[in-house]
Amino acid sequence: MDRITISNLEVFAYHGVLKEENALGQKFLVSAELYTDIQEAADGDDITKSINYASVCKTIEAFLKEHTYKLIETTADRLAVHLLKTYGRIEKIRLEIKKPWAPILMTLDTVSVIVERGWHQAYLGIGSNLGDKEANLNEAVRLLNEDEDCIVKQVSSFRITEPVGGVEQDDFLNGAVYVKTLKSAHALLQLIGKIEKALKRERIIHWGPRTIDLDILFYDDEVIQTKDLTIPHPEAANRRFVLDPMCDIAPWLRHPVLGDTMLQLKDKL
Ligand code: PH2
Ligand code: MG
Ligand code: MG
Repeated sequence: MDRITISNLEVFAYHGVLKEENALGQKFLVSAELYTDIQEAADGDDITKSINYASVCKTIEAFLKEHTYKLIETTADRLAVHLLKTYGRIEKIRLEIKKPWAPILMTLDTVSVIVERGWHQAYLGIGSNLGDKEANLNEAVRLLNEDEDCIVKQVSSFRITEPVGGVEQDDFLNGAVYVKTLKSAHALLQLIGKIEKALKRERIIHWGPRTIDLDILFYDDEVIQTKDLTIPHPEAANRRFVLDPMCDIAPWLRHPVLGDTMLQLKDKL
């Protein structure tokens, strides 16, 4: 992907573990690679379609002066997230913060921390078959979007579906949601758990009735197998109540293990 880079921007600030550093301050050097598609800006020779690097430099300076962290790890992590949230056109950022005069009583060129942070693309399956089903789904979407690290980009239409899995229970209302998120897959799973709890989901019968069920279907094109998380969702390709709404919002999306698109998987059912 295209990049706009900033190299060794000098900012005087007060980050450090030692209290002398917090009191006296020192110079930091900030380098950033902003991953962004510049084609539209280049075609129209139009700054409004790009990221103004002068503005980014000012934002970096203001952020580093407004906050005082002990670690350059924290400083770099928070600054990277701040830039991603401030400039919607930055897809991903590689940020290096150097401390050329780290007070360690030895001679060196610089110490530095490099972080890479970016937006991830997640697709979630949502379902409800208890209470006001539509209100439950809408409330789950609202809570997802309310999280500071998530932006809900698309919501499918909701469909009434028959319960799958043998338990005698009411029909479901199902949908799919596309979110951009700064969270790791595990952090997203935690958020989902919190939202399910907030909507009073009680885990009584396995696969039984629930006010809300949120499942991570896909996370970028990652394949994840851990004790508490399997991505892609192991049943995603077999369930009409997943593939129908997924075809609303991303029929072209390819299942990273099976290799078929959502539309192809639906046709195969
Ligand atoms: N979820 C289940 C089990 N069965 N059936 C339908 N129709 N919709 C669901 O969301 C659903 C289900 C377990 O999560
Ligand atoms: Mg489920
Ligand atoms: Mg679930």
